[in-house]
Amino acid sequence: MANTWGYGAMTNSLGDIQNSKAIIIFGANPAVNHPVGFQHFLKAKERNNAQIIVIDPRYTKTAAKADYFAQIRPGTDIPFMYGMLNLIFKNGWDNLEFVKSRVFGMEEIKKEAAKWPIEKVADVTGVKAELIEQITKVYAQNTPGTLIWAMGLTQHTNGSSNTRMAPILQLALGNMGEEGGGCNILRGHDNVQGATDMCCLSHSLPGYYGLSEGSWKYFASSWNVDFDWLQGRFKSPEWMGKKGFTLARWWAGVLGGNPGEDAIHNAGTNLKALFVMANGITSIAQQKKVKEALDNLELAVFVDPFVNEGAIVTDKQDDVYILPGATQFETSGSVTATNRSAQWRDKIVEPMYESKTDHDIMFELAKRLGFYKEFVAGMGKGENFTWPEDATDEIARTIKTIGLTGWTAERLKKHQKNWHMFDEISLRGYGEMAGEYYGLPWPCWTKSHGGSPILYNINRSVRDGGMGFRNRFGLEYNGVSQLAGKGSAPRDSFFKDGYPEITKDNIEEILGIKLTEDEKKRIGKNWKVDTSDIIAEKSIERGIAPYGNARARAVVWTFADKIPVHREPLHSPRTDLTKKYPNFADKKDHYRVDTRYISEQTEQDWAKDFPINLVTGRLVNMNGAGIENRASKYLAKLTPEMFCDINPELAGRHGIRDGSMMWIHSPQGTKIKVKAKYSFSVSEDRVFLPFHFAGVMEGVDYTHNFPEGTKPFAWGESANTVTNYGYDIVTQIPETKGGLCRIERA
Ligand SMILES: Nc1nc2c(c(=O)[nH]1)N[C@H]1C(S)=C(S)[C@@H](COP(=O)(O)OP(=O)(O)OC[C@H]3O[C@@H](n4cnc5c(=O)[nH]c(N)nc54)[C@H](O)[C@@H]3O)O[C@H]1N2
Ligand SMILES: Nc1nc2c(c(=O)[nH]1)N[C@H]1C(S)=C(S)[C@@H](COP(=O)(O)OP(=O)(O)OC[C@H]3O[C@@H](n4cnc5c(=O)[nH]c(N)nc54)[C@H](O)[C@@H]3O)O[C@H]1N2
Ligand SMILES: [Mo]
Repeated sequence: MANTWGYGAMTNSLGDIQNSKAIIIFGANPAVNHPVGFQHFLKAKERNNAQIIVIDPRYTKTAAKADYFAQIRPGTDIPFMYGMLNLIFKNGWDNLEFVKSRVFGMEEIKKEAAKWPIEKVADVTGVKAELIEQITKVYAQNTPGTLIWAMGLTQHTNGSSNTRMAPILQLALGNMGEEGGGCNILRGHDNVQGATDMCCLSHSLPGYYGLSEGSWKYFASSWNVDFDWLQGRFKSPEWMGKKGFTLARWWAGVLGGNPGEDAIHNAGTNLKALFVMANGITSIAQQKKVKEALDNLELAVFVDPFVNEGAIVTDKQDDVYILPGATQFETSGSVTATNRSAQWRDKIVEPMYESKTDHDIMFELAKRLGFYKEFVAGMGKGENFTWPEDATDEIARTIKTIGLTGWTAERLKKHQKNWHMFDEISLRGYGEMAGEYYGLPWPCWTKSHGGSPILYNINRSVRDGGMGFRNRFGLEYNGVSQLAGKGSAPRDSFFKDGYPEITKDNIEEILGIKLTEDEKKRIGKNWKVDTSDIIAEKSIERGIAPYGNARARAVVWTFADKIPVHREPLHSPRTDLTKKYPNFADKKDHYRVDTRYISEQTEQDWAKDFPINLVTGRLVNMNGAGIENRASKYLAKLTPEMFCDINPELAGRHGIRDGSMMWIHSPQGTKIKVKAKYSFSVSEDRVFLPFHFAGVMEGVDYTHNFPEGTKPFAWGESANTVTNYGYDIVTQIPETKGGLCRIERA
């Protein structure tokens, strides 16, 4: 399993934030979670007097550096942004020119925004009307402005709508494709962008190719294996096109079908074995279910440099294996940063003791399972490959969708050797590195392309990283063209207006060229499967982006909500509003699990028994499930035990003293016992829990299960024992930032 929680990639880069005149941050706390990157925010403030605006249910360390702070109620960012848009349209602050030529469907957004006058927004979000007005004015009038988001927007049942709403706000203001603008999504783990791009996901092939037969055939040929052999690995051919379980709900695959559990659709069988590579397990919502699933597995394997606490909280005694994984200091290769730049890394030391690198463990596994030859065939050298260079070059040969063609091992190594030769703001190379951007941010269309540091920037030539929006959804919808308007092609483009994605059939017409007979023979069907690179190379010669030049869609006609609309969290403190803004209809077979939305929301008046909002998140000294840091004496000392941030007024009403123990109960019938920590960072209607602790569940200590000498320096209840039921309608990210709870003195 891989970590693939993030949703979206940065359109610009951290350095580029120094060009911003305004920075609006929705649901991110970079002062704590991206402290190195946060320097660029502070430099923007110094250089441009950039206005920093923070929208968060808590007064965070980032908020402490902000010019404006709105303490929003969890799960109400869509009303907040519609409120902003309402004012933007009313005052004529929108960028009409940009919208006219580069956006589809903004009229629908305008209509919805009209339904959100500021007083109503204030009521729903809990933010004062005057403050929303101030923030909107400052943000709209200080362009370019960049919009930042992270987990505060994504971890909701309608998180995917949140992540559509934010770019729409930027499109309305013409803040996309600009230096100092864009949507800059602060990604999570080291190389999580790379893991996503390689699609350690259950619904797509590497490079976001879909699960269609065409894609599978493209990969069969890229991997040098028979399509039939690949298909034979599935129970039956139809399963080749189906999404798998997600990290969030693998446990439902084990428990599915039991009384009270959601039904599963997994070819008539439950999951029996779990192989974990680099996930903490206790970071998953609904920990009690996770534990129950662990207990019911036939086999559990954890590959980890630390003792994975999944192995600790289970009562399962046999067939639980902890394999010592090497760390990233003990291996080499390319990783991808939050801004789509690649970076080559060298090995610092050989894997220590009996540990092995992740890839060596996978090779060994493939050997034992009998498909090693096929597993390594894609590198094209049989079993005589050079790791990791040949794997990197295989990726460059194969992944066209996001433009990784230029990411050869040789080029990436050269960037690493010369990283002092690049500008930190523009990423532009000097001297020997002139014409290239640091890390060749994708799309890096060809072996000589220099990368694209700012997506959708038409002020630059395609050769220099420019491009319009991708033409992905046809030429027209309901008679309206999906291509960009007149004169909106990237600089130096042969074709001045919008144009479709380039294919074998249209290349001669759009580029105004004639292919030779030999080229016609070698060229692929379209730019996504053209391993000859003829489409990309010829396009760039003519200043054309191979993926076309289209409009950004504000309306997504294939989604449950065509435009983002507000939906109250499944467990909302405002029962009055759940009637007005109900959640989605229940969804069958959502990544193989039936998932409840409206039926859970309406099952009872949750707010009556669970009146307090539950917000979870991060601490600066801890990471993820926390074992890496709690195993460090010095980091553990900063937060030696699990705690709950609680407003003294709220605590006082329950007779809970600062430093005393309290129970937190969830609507799922679970509970945790934690230490109360008085804090004014949370208001009286909500509490905050860090999710970095584990080892104790509902008051029961499991730390005796640690093998001798491996017990960490800190342990405690996991916040995820009380995070509520609720999963995003598209991605299935758990609603760990929008649940309810009830508190009690312990
Ligand atoms: N020190 C440290 N750094 C880390 C990590 C770590 O564990 N520790 N983890 C890494 C990973 S994997 C990730 S994904 C990133 C995550 O980085 P962030 O997203 O910054 O992390 P969080 O603290 O989970 O959440 C951010 C903020 O969202 C707010 N929030 C909650 N609900 C809402 C809401 O409904 N609306 C709005 N507007 N805000 C809301 C929370 O109060 C919180 O302050 O950090 C990375 N960096
Ligand atoms: N309540 C709540 N829950 C959350 C979140 C939240 O905000 N609130 N955030 C969610 C998010 S965004 C994320 S990303 C997850 C993060 O949670 P996890 O994915 O569990 O994060 P980590 O603790 O970083 O887990 C990584 C594991 O991999 C191990 N590891 C480190 N390096 C290597 C390596 O090179 N190889 C191998 N094999 N193992 C290695 C570590 O020791 C650790 O056990 O938590 C999610 N859970
Ligand atoms: Mo994450």
